[in-house]
Amino acid sequence: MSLSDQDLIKELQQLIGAEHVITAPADLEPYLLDWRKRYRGQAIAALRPSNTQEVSAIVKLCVANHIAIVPQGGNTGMCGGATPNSSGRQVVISLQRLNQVRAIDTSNQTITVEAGVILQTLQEAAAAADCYFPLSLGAEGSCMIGGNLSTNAGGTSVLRYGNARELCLGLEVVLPNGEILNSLRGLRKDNTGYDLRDLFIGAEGSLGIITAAVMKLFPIPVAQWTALVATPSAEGAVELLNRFQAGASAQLTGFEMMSDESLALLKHYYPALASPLAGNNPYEVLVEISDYESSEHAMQLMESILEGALESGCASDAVIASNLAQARKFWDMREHVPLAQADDGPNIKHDVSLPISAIPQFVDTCNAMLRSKHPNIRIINYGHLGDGNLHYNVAGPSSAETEHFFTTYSKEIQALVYAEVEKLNGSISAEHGVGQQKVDYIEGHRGEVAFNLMQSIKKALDPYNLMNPGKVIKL
Ligand code: FAD
Ligand code: 2HG
Ligand code: ZN
Repeated sequence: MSLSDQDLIKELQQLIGAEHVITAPADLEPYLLDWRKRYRGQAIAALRPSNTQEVSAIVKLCVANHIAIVPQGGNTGMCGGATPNSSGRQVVISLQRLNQVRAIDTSNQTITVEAGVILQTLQEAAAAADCYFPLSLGAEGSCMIGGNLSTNAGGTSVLRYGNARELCLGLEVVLPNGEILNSLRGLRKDNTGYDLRDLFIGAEGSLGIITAAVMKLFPIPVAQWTALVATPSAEGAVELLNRFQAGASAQLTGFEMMSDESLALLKHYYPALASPLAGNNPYEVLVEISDYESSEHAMQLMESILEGALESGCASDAVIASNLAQARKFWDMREHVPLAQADDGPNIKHDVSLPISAIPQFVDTCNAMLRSKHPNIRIINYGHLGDGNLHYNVAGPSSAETEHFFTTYSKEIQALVYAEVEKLNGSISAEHGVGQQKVDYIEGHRGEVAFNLMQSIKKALDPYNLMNPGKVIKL
């Protein structure tokens, strides 16, 4: 027989302390609403365990009482993955108190951290040990490494260092039956059968709760130069990328694109971040070069590649940041585009991945099709061009109309964009994940064989469907 909610809460209080079982409506509220304010759920409680054993004990108690669990990190996810459903029969497990850096091994170039360590704290801990942790994204001040791994987060340094998956060497995970899987080994090679670690990365909490991870570290580059470059078209942006790839190879550490409408939105909501380049350029690209030799070496490289690009016409204007403050401003420009979008109102998000060579065709076709149906829409197209990842976001004609436009046209516009993605062999989620936002598209996108395999894995690990049910894959 299952416990009543009251008795369950009492047992949870005994397990982790009464002050860490949050039930008061005002205190519970932040755990029930996602960052975009698109998803709101209900929960019996939000639980704040302080260590892996407490997470395991909570899971065992929940399973015994058929209570579903929603893991939550910094709650900055874009797809509603960390928000409970509306049943009121779930608990949220927040990882925020699992916030210890357990070990740094500078000789092995690894850091072992608990899941609730904030990404920026991890970057700072690495820097304090004279190392570099490259994962970087706009939400780094509040997202947590457990959330980054669970969404296989990308961000702005993927083209050089890879996404969260590629930066992870080992995990500690509480499984859906409460057992603790410990593979916290800092090994770069380990061929001992199935790779269990990779199952949990990008699983968005649907297969277990990540409680700790071993992450890779790197040497700190001695110099970095950042430039903002205007380009006449998406085709020009791709040519520019190819020139930087050919000229700078592994020294190319950032290549981010913003369309004119993205820049206009940025200027409207954050005038101090208006582009320093003259005119309304169809696209502006932020390029970063890092160097292990010298500042002069990096600058020479940047200048010579830009010279060639200006001559060829794929760049029409460029400015190289003259100091750290200006470089920071260029990055702030890029990172504030999603914040400007949030200020503006809801937008139809498409976090798409495409072969880089197909990006100009994708942009031209989608822009033309959408504008022929909705002439005044704003297409806020920006993203990680160096990874083939566009945030091809569509907003209504004005801020006042965004809510109406969003509710009326989301499905139609998403279908059109996703059809184009499929035609070009792309993916409907490059880095944000599936959550509840895209769960109904997964079967069609992955195809029958892959979808059935995913269902089998889910059923094998979580036979009672209690670990973040309804996210990523429906049973
Ligand atoms: P949450 O939002 O709390 O959770 C995300 C998912 O992971 C949920 O399904 C949740 O159940 C699950 N989860 C969380 N922690 C655990 C755990 N310990 N074990 C198991 N499951 C868990 N994303 C990018 O990839 N690239 C970007 O450039 C980027 N930029 C962003 C900029 C802004 C301004 C914002 C608001 C978001 C951005 N994001 C970006 C999205 C988001 O920050 C990332 O998805 C981030 O990795 C989520 O981490 P989190 O700790 O907030 O996770
Ligand atoms: C970014 O790259 C984030 O800025 C957010 O992934 C993208 O809001 C978005 O669509
Ligand atoms: Zn992004």
